[in-house]
Amino acid sequence: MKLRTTLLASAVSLLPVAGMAADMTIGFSQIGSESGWRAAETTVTKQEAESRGIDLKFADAQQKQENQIKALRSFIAQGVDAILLAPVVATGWDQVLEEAQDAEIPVVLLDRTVDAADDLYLTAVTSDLVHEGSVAGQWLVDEVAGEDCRIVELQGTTGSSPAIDRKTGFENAISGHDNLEIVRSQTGDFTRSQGKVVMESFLKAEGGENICALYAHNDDMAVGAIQAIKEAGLNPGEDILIVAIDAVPDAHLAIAQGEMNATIELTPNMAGPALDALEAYFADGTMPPKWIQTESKLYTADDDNQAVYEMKKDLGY
Ligand code: GZL
Repeated sequence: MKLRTTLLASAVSLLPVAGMAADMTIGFSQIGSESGWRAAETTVTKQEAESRGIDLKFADAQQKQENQIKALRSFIAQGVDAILLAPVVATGWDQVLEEAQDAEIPVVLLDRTVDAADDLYLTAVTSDLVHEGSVAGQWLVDEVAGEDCRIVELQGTTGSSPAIDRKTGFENAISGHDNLEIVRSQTGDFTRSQGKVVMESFLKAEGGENICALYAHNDDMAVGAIQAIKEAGLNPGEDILIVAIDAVPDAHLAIAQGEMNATIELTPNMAGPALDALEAYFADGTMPPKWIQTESKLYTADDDNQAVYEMKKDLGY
């Protein structure tokens, strides 16, 4: 049911009419299923839509921007009422977002941001990605307590806002601490398999005994790296400290087992706040803030990670 048809028919105003959630149709352009966190976000988004009686059109882009742009154009052609977009990279969205704007279809960004004028989207529901990197960096500063530490970094998808911002935050936190140095940094594309492959190359290039810590932009790359560290005959979490982001169940398990040291939680429920904002917008034209920030929480070995693992393991990761 195309909301705007109802509105145009009324010819009264473009303000949405109340109680539209029940027959809203929303297109969701998801990046892919590159990580456990991404799988959980997809699961939760479908649950949130179903609980609201929303007809969710789901498109998996397999981490390709051109597939996301095709999906958005398809949603526009279908006349959906709104679009959820998790943008794989930050640039290249202006044209298709203008097409959605011209079609009067509001777009809400999930978990990543875009380099585009903010009138091209209704709001962005994300964590503070720079802060996440800073928390990871500060944890390492405190953990090494002045000792020299040569760091290797597994970056997220090149050109994505989390890869850019988590790197910035981490570097901000370790700047001014000359005992900490990033000696290798390369993308692992947020996947376990690439995290393992790139960590193997770091170990070969640097020698495991010369690496003090790994900073991975997400837990999945860290879990892949843990396998590589073990295969090199080293003890992850001890010989090489490991800090990452997402707080997926397997990260909590690794911390509980002493094979990882810290992770920063990213909620997979970006859709709840997004759909709340859309419902308010359609009900009475309420304009949400341009950024709806989700919380970040540091987990270390001081936390009961086994209990958190048990709580999270059936949530769709
Ligand atoms: C960050 C999100 C990232 C996750 C990864 O907001 O976009 O994408 O940290 C996922 O697990 O691939």
